[in-house]
Amino acid sequence: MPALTAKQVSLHLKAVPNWSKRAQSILRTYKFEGFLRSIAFVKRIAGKAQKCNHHPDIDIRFDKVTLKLSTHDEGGITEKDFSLARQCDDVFSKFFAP
Ligand code: H2B
Repeated sequence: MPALTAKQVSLHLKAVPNWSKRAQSILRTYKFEGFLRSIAFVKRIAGKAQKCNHHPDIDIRFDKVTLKLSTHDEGGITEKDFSLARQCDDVFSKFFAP
């Protein structure tokens, strides 16, 4: 799966507006009602990541979790990153959104 061009990335970002591009990756910070909810979210998305063999960098800070997605194998951002971003957003809006 080839890395997307800058133009393709900005088009894809319109579909996941809470994500932003940082260098060769996309990232989003989610906010939770406390640490244990942050951990519960990470557990859920860990399963999704494992299933598609695509693994985000995860930064947990009490009630905030930042996911950073990049396709290291391609040295850039691919459809895989956006696919997992959408899945993480789905989990968040289903189980964790305020
Ligand atoms: N996760 C992410 N985010 N990017 C990758 O390029 C990647 C991965 N590659 N998980 C996978 C594993 C690769 O290393 C294995 C060999 O399939």
